[in-house]
Parts: sequence; structure tokens; C-alpha cells
Amino acid sequence: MYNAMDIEKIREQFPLLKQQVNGKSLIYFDNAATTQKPQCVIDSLNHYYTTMNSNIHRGVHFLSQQATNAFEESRKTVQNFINARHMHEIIFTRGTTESINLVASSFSKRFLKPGDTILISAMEHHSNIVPWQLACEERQAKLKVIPINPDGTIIFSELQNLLDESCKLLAITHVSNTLGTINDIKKIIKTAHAANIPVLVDGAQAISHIKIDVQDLDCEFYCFSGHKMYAPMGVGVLYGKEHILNELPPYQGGGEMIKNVTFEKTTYNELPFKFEAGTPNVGDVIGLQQAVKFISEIGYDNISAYEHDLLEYATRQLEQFEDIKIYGTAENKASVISFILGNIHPYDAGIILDKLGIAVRTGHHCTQPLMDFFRIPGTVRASFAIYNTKEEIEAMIEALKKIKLMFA
Ligand code: 7TS
Repeated sequence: MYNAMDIEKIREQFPLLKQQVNGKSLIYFDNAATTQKPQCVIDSLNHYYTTMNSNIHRGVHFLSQQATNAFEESRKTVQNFINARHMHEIIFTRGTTESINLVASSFSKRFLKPGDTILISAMEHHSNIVPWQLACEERQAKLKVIPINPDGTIIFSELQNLLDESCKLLAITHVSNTLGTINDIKKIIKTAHAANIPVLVDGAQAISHIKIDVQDLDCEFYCFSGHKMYAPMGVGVLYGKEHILNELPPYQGGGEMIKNVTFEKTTYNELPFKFEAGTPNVGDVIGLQQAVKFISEIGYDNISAYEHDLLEYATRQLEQFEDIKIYGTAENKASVISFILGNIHPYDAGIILDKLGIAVRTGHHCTQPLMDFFRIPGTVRASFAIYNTKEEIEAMIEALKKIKLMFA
């Protein structure tokens, strides 16, 4: 188990955490929105633009070859990181949202017919709702939703019922960004496969907390964003099984994704390039490799154990307020805690916490249907990363006590 000294060493790698905000030491609890970046990632960007910047895959010159090698090395690193069978099953995108849009668009063109259904859950982020709504609208298909229990867990019997003949794909989050629920994703995938239904997993919130092994999970698609796992913004990953990616039509047309173009007919490049039209985000992809190394050096066991400890501590501390309501009380949770304190509007709480140097997120967290389910306008959400501490949680509790007095 990581101790305070280990965490201090980790914190030292994050220059941004040394900042003062409103005259207070910054406490950054908005990690579910994006994590801060360690020095190795920042250095990698600097190094890339200082020594290597070049367009890739097309140049014979020195820089282009260097950049291409580093870019493809990053793909290899990501392949190993999530244990994909093939390197070409790793498609670089702008982030989870683009990864899901890619599948929603290409999969529906190939497989979705009028009357078919796509199945999602009631705890999805808008990024795993709207692309499917668009696809369903276009193909005259229907979007169906697996309901949840009040504790924020999937109602499993409903999931089984909805996996019927009309269902062509299940798209579901691994971890809820609002409730913190960790879905039993392996069991869910197994259940869908028993009905011959492929599964897309939105891993945006899982990737920084949980070791992912896509072969073990056996999902058809797994999506995540670099920026939520200590990597730069603007780079993400779509993992897809080779055979299904090969069956999908391209998402965008342009350079890189073609084999041969004439005005009469274009043939497409092989995987992964078929899905990487245009100049990719080379510098950030290379930065992602550094973030993978950062996580791997600490190790998921350490990350999970430490963050779980923070979550338990924060939950116990928050429960000391007799008028606290925590949303998301599943047994298996990632280090995300959503709450409303008394009748204090989340926005008011968030503004005052910010004045005290504490960054939390307030609002619906891009999960409006989930807010409707709980009949609330939003929550205050604190989400913890490997560099957060119990002292910071104590500071938030003290701040909340002050806020309560102000609103008493
Ligand atoms: N899916 C989930 C579960 C998410 O939490 C997010 C972002 C996305 C998809 C979209 O990721 P992006 O990188 O493409 O934007 N979640 C949040 C959040 O909770 N607060 O800000 C962004």
C-alpha cells in the first residue's frame, strides 16, 4: 500500500499541483473531468516539438521517420497496456467521444436496419447516448435503456430481457463518471455474447483506475481518452477486434486512410490506418506513451488500493453531515463521490469551494438522464487521483462545514 511519502514523491512530478488558487494551495478534485499531467508527459511534448516535429508515415526524411517510429511505438505501448492481440487493433482518435462516434457511425452503416435496437444503460455519459441517438435516427432503429437501481447499479434482469433479437449492440460504461459505479463489465459482456450481441465499453472513467485487459474482457470495442489518464488532451483510443474493424466502413475520408484513389473509385488502407484519416495528433500520441509508463510504474494494484482508501475516507467524513445525500452507493465504486449537502445548491457549494482553492465539479456531469432519474438538478462531485491526499479531503470537509454555516 502506498504511504504518504510515496504520494509526496508522486505529487512532486505534477508541477501544476504546486499552484495557489485564490490565495490557497490548490486542491484538485476534478480528476474525472481531466487529470493533471506529470512532468514526463510535459517533457515529452516539449521534446517532440523541439526535436522531432514532422508529419508521419509519408516522409522519407530523418524527422519524419523518427516521428513515425515514435508514433508507432506508442501504438505498441498502448497495445501492451490493454493487452490487445494486435497492434492494428489500436486506433488513435481525439478521445472517447470520437471513438464512440466512429463506431456508432460505421457500425450502424454496416449493421443497423430499421426496427433494430441499440442498448445502452441509464448511467451513460452523453457521449455514449447522443452518437447512438444520431445513428438510430438515421437508420430508423431504436435506442433502448437498461434501468438502474437507486444505489446506481444496473438492474441485471432488465439487461437480460433487453438483449433480444432486435438488439444489434450493447454500448455501456465501465465506470460511471457521476456515481462512480464500477459495472461488472465482464459478466455483462458474457451475458451479451450469450445472446450473440457485440459490446462497446466506454472506458473513459475506468482507464485511470482499473487494469484493462481487452482479451480477458472479450469486448468488441473499448474506448478511452488520454487526458483522463495523465496524458495530454486531444488523444484517445478506440480498441476494436480485428475481424469487426475489418467489416466496418471508414469513418472519415482523407489522407492516410486510402490505398489508392481515382475519381472513379477509392480503395481503403488496411487497419489501423483505414480509421485514421488526415494528419494525426502525433505529439500527444507520443505523450500518451509516457502517461502509460507513469501508470505502469506505479502499478494498478497500488493505484486502486490507494484511491479506494481515499474514497472510503471521504465517504466516512461526508457521512458525518446528517443532511448529506450521496448519489451512487454501489459496493464497487471508483474514486468518484457525488453529493448534495442539505438544501445547498451544488453550484453555490462549488463556487465557494473554489474560493477556498478546492476544485470540484458541479452540475449534471453530462449525465442529464441520470439527474432526471434521481430528480435532482445536479450534484457536487469530488473525484480523486493518485496524487490526492487525506489532508486534502479533510480540507474539503472543513470548507463544507463553513459553507453549511453560511447557508444556515
Ligand atoms: N464517457 C464517460 C464515462 C466520461 O466520463 C466522459 C467525460 C466521456 C465519455 C467523454 O470523454 P471525452 O474525453 O471524449 O470528453 N467525462 C467528463 C466528466 O465527467 N466531466 O467532464 C468530462
